[in-house]
Amino acid sequence: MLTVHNPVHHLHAGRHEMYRGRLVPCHEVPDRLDHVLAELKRRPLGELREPGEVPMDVLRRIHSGRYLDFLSRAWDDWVALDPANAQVDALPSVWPVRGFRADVLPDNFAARMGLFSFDAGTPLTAGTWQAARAGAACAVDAAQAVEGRTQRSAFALTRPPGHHAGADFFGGYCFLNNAALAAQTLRDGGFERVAVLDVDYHHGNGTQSIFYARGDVLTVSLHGDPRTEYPFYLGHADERGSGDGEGANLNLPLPRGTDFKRWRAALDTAREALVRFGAQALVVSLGVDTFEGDPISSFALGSADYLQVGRDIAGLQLPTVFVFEGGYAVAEVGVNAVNVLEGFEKGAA
Ligand code: SP5
Ligand code: ZN
Repeated sequence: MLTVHNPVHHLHAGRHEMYRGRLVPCHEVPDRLDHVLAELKRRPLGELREPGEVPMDVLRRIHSGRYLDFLSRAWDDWVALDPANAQVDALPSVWPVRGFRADVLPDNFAARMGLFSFDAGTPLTAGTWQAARAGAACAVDAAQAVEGRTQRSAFALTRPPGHHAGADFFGGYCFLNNAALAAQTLRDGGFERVAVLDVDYHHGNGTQSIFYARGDVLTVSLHGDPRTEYPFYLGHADERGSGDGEGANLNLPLPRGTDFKRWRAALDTAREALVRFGAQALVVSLGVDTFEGDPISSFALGSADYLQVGRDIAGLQLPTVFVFEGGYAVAEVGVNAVNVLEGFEKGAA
């Protein structure tokens, strides 16, 4: 399996996220990716390379021009407010909820941050745009390799993650939706029906919202029940898609404490939906924050279970692009993610 990894991911290094009224150290740290890369070097699965540049036009297939303009300039705007801001991460603190205007782009920087975000846990830092854009390039590159049939599967190893980012908002540690960009690349390359399977602990609200009204991309997510788990306001079982996308979204919310037996039964349901949809290619949002030792999540998958997850996904026998998402037990994140990929390779052989 080809791996395309982000060589500038460390340029995105948040210091703090807001939690219960305090700024606490970020969970989404550069070390995470370094551990996965180190594990891939210990257990090589194929070629490892860096991506080229991704054209802005490709990003515009998924994200709004207004959002991309904001994101690409946000750090400079933040420092222009006060040179001392260069030492501080930018976090939003005000949001337009129901009844507020989203059509007028505010002049005020804090107001723009709120317009384009949904939480205060996602710091924007000096290198966020550079890192996120290179990450998007990894996803597009990996998808192109699979779409051009030079690879049966590929892994986009990048951070910041992507599945919480929507067409015009950041949040949940995510800025550009790498999985959505991979899915769109597969569509543009000629696969008529593409599926995104999101196995991260958290509901992939960004990916769902991007494809919600589209019938050509099925989105399926297994996740902690949003009644108790982040991102709270999306991810319920009754969200089935709209318009042309009616029936092309499936949410499988699971309770806190879910173990592998129960989780795997939900994965079976997800796989059946993919088969019924007639998916020709697959993007997997690969978060391993379902791990029993994850510091911010509450499922109970063990490291060895991830080998079986990979085998189960391989059973679909589809061209597959894996995109790295969450997983915050830093010491184990490499073993867990590479276990999925190794299980997939062995299952596909
Ligand atoms: C990609 C991804 O997995 N994003 C997850 C975003 C979760 N953000 C909110 C998590 C709240 C964590 N609370 C910190 C607990 C400190 N003990
Ligand atoms: Zn997650």
